[in-house]
Amino acid sequence: MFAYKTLNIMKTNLLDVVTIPVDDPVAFTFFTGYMSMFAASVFFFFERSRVPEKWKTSLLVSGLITGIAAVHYYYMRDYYASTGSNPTALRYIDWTLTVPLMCVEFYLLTKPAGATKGLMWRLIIAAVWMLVFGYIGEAFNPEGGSTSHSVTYGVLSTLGYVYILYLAWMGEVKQLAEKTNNPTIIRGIRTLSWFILVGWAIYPIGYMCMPGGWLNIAFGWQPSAVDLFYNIADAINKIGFGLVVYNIAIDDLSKAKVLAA
Ligand SMILES: *C/C=C(C)/C=C/C=C(C)/C=C/C1=C(C)CCCC1(C)C
Repeated sequence: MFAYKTLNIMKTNLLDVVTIPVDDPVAFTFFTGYMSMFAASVFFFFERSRVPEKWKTSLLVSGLITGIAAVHYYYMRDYYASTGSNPTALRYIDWTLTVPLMCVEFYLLTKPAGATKGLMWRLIIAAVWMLVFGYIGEAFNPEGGSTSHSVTYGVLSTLGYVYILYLAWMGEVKQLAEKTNNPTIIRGIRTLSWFILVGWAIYPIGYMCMPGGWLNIAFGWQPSAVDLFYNIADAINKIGFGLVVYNIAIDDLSKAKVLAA
């Protein structure tokens, strides 16, 4: 009798753990997001010992970005699995820590060419602006969904996003990258700028799937798609960003080896 009961409990637990991720694409991406962020962190932390001294901080930051995300994905995955709703607060806490760290990556890459702390803070403040208004848009969206609410805060948030795009593509970040006269850094910054332009643009698409959002109204895209887009975008951007930085460091390493030989 007792054994039977125990078995049943085990069976239920197994069913919870194994079946939800495979027949629910949102849960599935929470799970794979968690695993890939974790693996990326291990990779960046181990590779850090191999790159030239001046890139070690950059690689540490890459590992922190995916590491912080992995911890949040662990909790978001559970939150989604047990409630079926969007883990909005956890999501924005994660972003508030990781997006500024991505700004720090830009700063570290352009510092040899004279980037100031002022530039770093402008990037960070623009990022926090973008996230605060995004959070108000999502977390305080009235019951049933309000289009005017989501549009108002979506537009305010986008101003911060556009300012970051401006700095990366035309402003100081771009100018400093060119000043390094280092083709590896110029190319690396250019790739990161593409990530911001294309990879980051996935986030507003997810945002518009919330109740009352434009894509929710126009195509009936469901609120759970918010997390589908966010999860896919996070994997592309957080791991991708780290790999670009890693490539810059490794390129430098192979150049140093050629010189030594
Ligand atoms: C690792 C997490 C990253 C790179 C998160 C980036 C998030 C954004 C670029 C979010 C942007 C938003 C808008 C531009 C308008 C609508 C609200 C947001 C916050 C989804």
